[in-house]
Amino acid sequence: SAVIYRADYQPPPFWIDTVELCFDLDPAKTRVLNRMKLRRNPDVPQQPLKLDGDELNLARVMVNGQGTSFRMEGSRLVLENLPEGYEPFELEIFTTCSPAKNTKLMGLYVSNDSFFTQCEAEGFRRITYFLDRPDVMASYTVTLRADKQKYPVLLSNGNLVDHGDLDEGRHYARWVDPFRKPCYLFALVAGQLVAREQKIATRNGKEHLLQVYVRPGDLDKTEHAMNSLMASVAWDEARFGLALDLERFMIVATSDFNMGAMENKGLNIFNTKYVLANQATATDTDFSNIESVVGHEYFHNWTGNRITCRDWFQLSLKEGLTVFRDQEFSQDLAGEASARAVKRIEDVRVLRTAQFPEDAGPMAHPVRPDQYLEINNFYTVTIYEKGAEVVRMMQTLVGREGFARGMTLYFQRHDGQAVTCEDFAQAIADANPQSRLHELLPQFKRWYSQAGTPRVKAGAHWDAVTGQYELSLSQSCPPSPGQPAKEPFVIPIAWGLIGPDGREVASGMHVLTQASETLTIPGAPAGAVPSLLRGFSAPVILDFDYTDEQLLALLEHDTDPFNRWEAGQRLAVNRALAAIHGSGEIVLDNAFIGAMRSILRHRTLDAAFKELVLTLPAETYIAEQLDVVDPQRVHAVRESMREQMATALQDDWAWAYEHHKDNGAYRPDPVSSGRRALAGLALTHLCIAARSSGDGVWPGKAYQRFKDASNMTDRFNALSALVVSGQDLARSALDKFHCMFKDEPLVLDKWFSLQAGAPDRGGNILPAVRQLMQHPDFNIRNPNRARSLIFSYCSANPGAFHRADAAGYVFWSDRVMELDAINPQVASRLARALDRWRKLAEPMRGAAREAIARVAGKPDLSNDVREVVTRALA
Ligand code: B3K
Ligand code: ZN
Repeated sequence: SAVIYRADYQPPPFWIDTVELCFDLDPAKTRVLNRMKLRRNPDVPQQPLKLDGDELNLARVMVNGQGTSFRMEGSRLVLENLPEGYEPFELEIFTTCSPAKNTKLMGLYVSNDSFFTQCEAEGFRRITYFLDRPDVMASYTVTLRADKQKYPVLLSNGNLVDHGDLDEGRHYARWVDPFRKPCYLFALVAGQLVAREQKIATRNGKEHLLQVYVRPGDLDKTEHAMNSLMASVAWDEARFGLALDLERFMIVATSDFNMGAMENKGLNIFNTKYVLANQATATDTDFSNIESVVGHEYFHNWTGNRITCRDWFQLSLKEGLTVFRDQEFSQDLAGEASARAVKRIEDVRVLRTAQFPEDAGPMAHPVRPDQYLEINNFYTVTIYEKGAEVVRMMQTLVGREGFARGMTLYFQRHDGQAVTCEDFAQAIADANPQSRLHELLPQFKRWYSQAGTPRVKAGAHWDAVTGQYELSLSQSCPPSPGQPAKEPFVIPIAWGLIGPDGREVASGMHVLTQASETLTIPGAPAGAVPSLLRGFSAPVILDFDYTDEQLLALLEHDTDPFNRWEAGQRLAVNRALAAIHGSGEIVLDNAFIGAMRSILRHRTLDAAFKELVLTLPAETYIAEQLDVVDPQRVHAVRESMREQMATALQDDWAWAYEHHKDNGAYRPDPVSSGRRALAGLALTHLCIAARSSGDGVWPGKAYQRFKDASNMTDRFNALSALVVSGQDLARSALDKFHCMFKDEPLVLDKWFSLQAGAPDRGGNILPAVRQLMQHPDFNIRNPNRARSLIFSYCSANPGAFHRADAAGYVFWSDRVMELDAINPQVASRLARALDRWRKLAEPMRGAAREAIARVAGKPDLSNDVREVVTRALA
C-alpha cells in the first residue's frame, strides 16, 4: 500500500444514510449482517462503489434484495452495477470474522472472554465492508445476539430499544443511536460485566444515566472514574454550555487495549489503567490520569463526535482541541492558582520531553500532516500536545471569554458536520473580529502547516540615560522532513520585568510576528531581570543568556510560577551541560544547593511545586540540548547531581520527609498528593545519601514505610526509593510487593516497569529485563504488560538501553519484530524508541543504525513499523 496525501482529498462518491448491523457473536466465527441505505453523491462524478475491508470472509452481497456482481480490488469490495441516478438503494453484505484470533486489537476482538471493538482510525473495515472514512456519517441500528450465560451484557451506541431471549440459551439486544456518526465511533461490548450506576440531571432538567462497566470484582475501583465523569459533565456545561446529549452514557473497561481510551458515541471503551483505582492499588498519578482521560473522552462527545474530522489529516481538530479542554478541566478542578500552575508545569514537561524530540526527529510532522502511510502512526504528541498548545495560543490571543464565544460559533456553524482545522480557527477568529487572532489568522495558521519547534532568541539592552529596557526578539525554525525553509510564526510572548529588589516592575504580552523585532519597556531600573514566555505562552525554545544571578533572582522572586520553576530547571541544565561538555565530573556549587534548599524549606510554597523544582530535568530533556549524545554520560552526570543534592541537603530532606509524610485519611486532592510527592522525593534522596554513606537508618525506614503504608502512593514511593538507590532491601521489598498484588494486573505492571526503568549498575538492567520476560506473569500479547516491561526499558531508561555493546538495540529489534507479528500498533510505538539515533555518539550511532536496518530488512513488515523505520533511515 502507498502513501496518502492530504492534497488528494476527494468527497465520498456515495453517502451512507442508515446502517443496520446484526451480529451473531461467537469468538471463533462471528457473523455480521450489514444492511445499508446508500445514495450517490451528486457533487461527484459517477464511479463504482469501492468498500474498504480487512481480514473479512465475504459470504453474500445483495442490492435492493437481489444478488449482484462484484469484484475484489486488493482487500476492497468493488460494485460496478449499481442503480443509476441519485435515488437511495439498499445494500446488504453478509460477512464473518474471527474475534478470538484478532491479536491486533483493532476491529472486533476478545479480551478476558468478553467482546470489545476498537474502530478508530480504520478498524470498522475489519467488522464489515464500508466506506471507512470519517466524512461518511450514518444513523446506526445494532442488534447483538449471543449466548446469554457467557455474555449477559450486550452493549452498543445510543439507546437500548429492545431485548429478550432467543432459542438455545441465546438472547439479543437492539440499540439505536439517535446521532449520525462516522463509523470510527461505532462500538459494541458483550460479556460478563457489572456496572456502577449514577443518575444525574443536567441544567435543562433532563435526566441521564451514567454507567461504568467493569469485570465482577472490580466494582470497588470505579468510584473515582464515576466522580470524574460527573465532574466532566458539569464542567462542559459550566464552561462551554455543552450539555450531555444522550439519555445514557457508558464507560466500559478492558485490560487489553492499544491506547488509553476511546470516545465511541455514548459507549466509551477504556483501558482498565484509566478506570480502575482505589487507594490500595492506584497512585495519585493514576487518580489524576483517570480524571483527565475520563474528561478527555467525555469532552470528545462534542469536540470529535458532534463535530468530527473531514479526513484523518485533520486529526488535531478533535485531538488538540480535546487535550486543551481536558487540561483546562484539570486546572479548573485543581482550583487555586498555585495548583493550576503545577498542572501547567506538568503538561509543559510532557511537551518538552516528548514532543520537542519528535519535532526534531525523523517522524516530525505538522500539527496537520500532509501525508501518511499508516494513520495510526499519527496519534502523536505533536497532534495531541502541540495541537493543544496551538488551541491555547488562540485562547491567549482572543481571551478566555472570546474563546468561549468562538466555541459557540464553531458549534453553530458546524454541528453535525465533518470539518477541517481551518474551519475551527476561522470560527474562533470570526467570533472575535477585533482580536489579534483575527488580524493575523493566515500567518497564525502556519502553526498547522509547518513542523519543527521554533526558537526565539532574545537579547536585552538597558539604557542608563533613558531608563529604557530593550528586548530584541528573533525567531527561526529548523528544517524538518519535506520542509527545508520556514516562514515566521505568530508567537505570543507573555513577559515581565523583575526589579533588583525582587518586585515586578512591568509585565505584558508581546505578539512576535516578524523574523526579528524589538520590544521597548520604558522606566526600567538598573539590574532588572526579564521573565520571558511566562506560563509557557508558546510552544517554542527560548534562548536567552541568563546569568546565574539572574536565574537565582527569578527562582526567588518571579511572580509567574512557571518561570520560577523554569529558572531552577535552567540552573540545573546549565550545570549538567557544562559537565557533559567538560570532564564529565560535576561538583554542585553552594549557590545552586542553597537555592534548592530555600525552595525546599520555603514557608509558603506548595509541596507539589517544591517537588517539581527539586526534580532534576529528565535525561531526554538534557539530551535534546546536545548535538551529540552519549546517553550513559548524560545519565552519569544527572545521577551525580542527584547524589550531591541528596548528601548536601540531607537534613533538609529529613525535615521535608517528616513534615509531609502524614496526611490523614487518603484523598487524591492536589494538596495531599503534592505532600505525598514531596515526601516520596525526600525518601528517595535520603536512601541515595545512605548508599554513599553506608548508613542503614533511612533504608530501614523506607522498608518499614513500604510495609506499613496505607495507600499505594506511599507504598510505591518507598519501594521505588529502595530500588532507585540500589539498596539491598530492594529485592525483598520487590518480592513482597509481587506477593501482595499478584492478583492485581495494574499493580503488576508497576512492578515490571519499576525494575525495567531502574538505574543501570554495571549493565544489570538488560539481563533483568530478559529474565522478567520469562516470568509467568509476563505476556507480550497484553499491551499494558508489554509496555510496562519492554517500553520501560527501551523508551524510558536511556542510561541502561544505550549500551556500548549494542545489546540493548539487538533486544529492541527482536521485540519490534516479535510484536509486529502480533500487534503492529504496539510494535510501531516501540520502533520510535530509536527516533533520535542520528544524535548518538559512536559506537552507539552505528549500532543503532544497524539495528534499525535489521528491522527494515524484514519482509512482511506492517505499514506501521515500515513507515517508522524507513523514515528513521531516510
Ligand atoms: N481517539 C482515541 C485514539 C484512537 C487511536 C487509534 N489508533 C482516543 C483519544 O484520543 O481520545
Ligand atoms: Zn482524544
